[in-house]
Amino acid sequence: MDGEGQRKTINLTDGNIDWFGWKYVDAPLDATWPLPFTLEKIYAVEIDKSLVGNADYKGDIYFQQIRFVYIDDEDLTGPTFHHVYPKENVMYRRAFVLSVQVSDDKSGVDPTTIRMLVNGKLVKHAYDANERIVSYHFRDLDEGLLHIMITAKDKAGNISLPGVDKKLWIDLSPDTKSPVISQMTPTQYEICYTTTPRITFHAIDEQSGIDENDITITLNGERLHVTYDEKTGWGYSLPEKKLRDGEHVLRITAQDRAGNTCSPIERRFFIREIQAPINTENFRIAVIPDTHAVAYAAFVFQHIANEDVSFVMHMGDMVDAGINEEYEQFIKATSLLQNKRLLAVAGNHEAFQGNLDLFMSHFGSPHTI
Ligand SMILES: [Ca+2]
Ligand SMILES: [Ca+2]
Repeated sequence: MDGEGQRKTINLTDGNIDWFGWKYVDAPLDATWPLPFTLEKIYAVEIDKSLVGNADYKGDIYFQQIRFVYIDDEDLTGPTFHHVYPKENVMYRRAFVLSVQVSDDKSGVDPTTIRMLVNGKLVKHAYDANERIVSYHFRDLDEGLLHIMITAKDKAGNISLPGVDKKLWIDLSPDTKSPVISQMTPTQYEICYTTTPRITFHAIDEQSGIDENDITITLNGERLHVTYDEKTGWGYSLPEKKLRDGEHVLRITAQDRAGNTCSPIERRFFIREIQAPINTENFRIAVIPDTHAVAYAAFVFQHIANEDVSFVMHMGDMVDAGINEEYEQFIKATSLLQNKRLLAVAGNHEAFQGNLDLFMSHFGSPHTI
């Protein structure tokens, strides 16, 4: 209740709660409400009826020290942990470094209170006070589960709630699975309007990993240089010379560090070079952004049809919801461009259905230009 007897409702939580141990919970009060406040009641609302009657979901809640805070200068919450590495829950090696950043609002982390337990045993971690990073070098591990728990207190004595509670499985079994290659471009039978299309792929081998030199890409039978980032799995390659108009064959395969090789993936694609402007020193192109609805695209195309341009670029957002009907309407409207070549880039709206499948079925892969 506010000072004038008006009932006010304050939400103390954000969605479902799964708390264990004492926790300081606060919520802001509107500074314009008349003072003094009084507490009428605290109540809980069930928001998920699907768990009614499920005996696994139960708990008790206790309240202590309920109060209104008019000047918020007390430190009541413990340190928090961020960026736990490794992120994985399975590791395939005997050694690795675990690291996590710790921070605290108001009084700051008390470094002497940081405790790290591995399978219930205290271990001697390292702490970088400048970066506030707790780390530990695991060595000579055996196969099995590592249960890692880290807690810390701030200088006001509040403990981290929650601390780090991570379960990590060490798997030292032999690697028998081949790498997995996906997301390859150019896509099958794609038409590329450039003589040097970028070749892109995603290659992952969870267990032993892939060395850059063990990824083989051949273009028309000739091996290309490959650049690969093992952390993200993304890699690319470029033709070493300009490709001629017509069909080309791309093959990719990869071997992991245990010697498992995946079956080669083959892609056929076509190069159709765009006619260079007659005067290469002085020429015009049309660049269109964000037409969204087809009526706007048609309006712009009609305007461009009367212009002397060598080709037309659409910078993306030719559709709004990214549905096929919009693409078909757009393609139909391109007839207004008469014989002018249209090159299209995908914007965020082209991906509004969660992928670029429709864009690629109409325009080829999005990296064509
Ligand atoms: Ca604190
Ligand atoms: Ca493997």
